Amino acid sequence: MRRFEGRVAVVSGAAQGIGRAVAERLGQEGALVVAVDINGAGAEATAKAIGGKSFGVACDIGDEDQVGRLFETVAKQCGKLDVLVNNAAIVPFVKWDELSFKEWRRVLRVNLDGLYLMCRAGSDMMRKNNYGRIVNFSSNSIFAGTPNMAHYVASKGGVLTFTRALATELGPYKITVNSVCPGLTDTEGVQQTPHKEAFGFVEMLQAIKGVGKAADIVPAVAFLASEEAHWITGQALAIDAGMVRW
Ligand code: NAD
Ligand code: 4PL
Repeated sequence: MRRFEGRVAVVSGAAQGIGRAVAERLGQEGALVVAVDINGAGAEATAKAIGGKSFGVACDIGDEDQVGRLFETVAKQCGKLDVLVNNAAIVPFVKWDELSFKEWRRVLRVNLDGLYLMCRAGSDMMRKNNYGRIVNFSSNSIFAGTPNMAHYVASKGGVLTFTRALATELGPYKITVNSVCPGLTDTEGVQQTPHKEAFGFVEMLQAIKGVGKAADIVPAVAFLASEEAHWITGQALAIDAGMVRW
């Protein structure tokens, strides 16, 4: 399939994990991908793997000035924006008794403030063309109340509900806004935390058995980012082998 021929896509958190896999798929299907990450070298490596006119940008999504500069670059180099995948986030593991306000703010700053900044600037570009697809990363932990990440669960609940509100605000411009709720997925990020010990427990709860990988999340994201998903907006889709059903 070549669903993104002629499309410009910004993918955040594209240096590794699910974001990299999404960026590569959009690129394979013809998109000019702007791979965004606080890890600039990683973002550039992803863009290089995609090839063509795709490029990487170092950007902390929690910083208003950096996000402003990012979309100035997109406007100048690409002239438009069709697809925005807000995948970048901090995936923490912090016991409740050890959770501090500083850590709470660190996670909310990126996972929720960063999402707002990216959606604000990205949708302002999309509105000019009356076309856009925004896919935001929530998590199925918001349904499970997953332990050792209360602040993350709070941030991801905000992602889902902000997505609903934004769908209303951007509907008049024919921009769709949806969220995805992956289950535990084997990524570089997860491998660096004790969450990596939870795969057995999570698999027990899944309707379909197996360990979730980045490639398992990609197809649903690509569909929501595609032109033909135009009649779907404000929705949240769990991609977790049936761990939660709601
Ligand atoms: P990961 O930790 O492997 O990769 C995240 C990427 O985001 C990294 O490249 C990192 O540098 C980047 N990033 C972090 N902070 C940033 C910032 N301030 N600005 C720009 N980039 C930043 O993550 P992953 O496991 O691939 O998860 C991707 C998304 O999926 C996240 O939104 C996560 O919450 C969500 N998710 C993951 C899982 C899972 O189990 N892996 C489950 C549900 C939801
Ligand atoms: C079920 O989003 O959804 C662990 C770590 N377990 O980040 C998540 C589950 C994790 C999740 C998540």
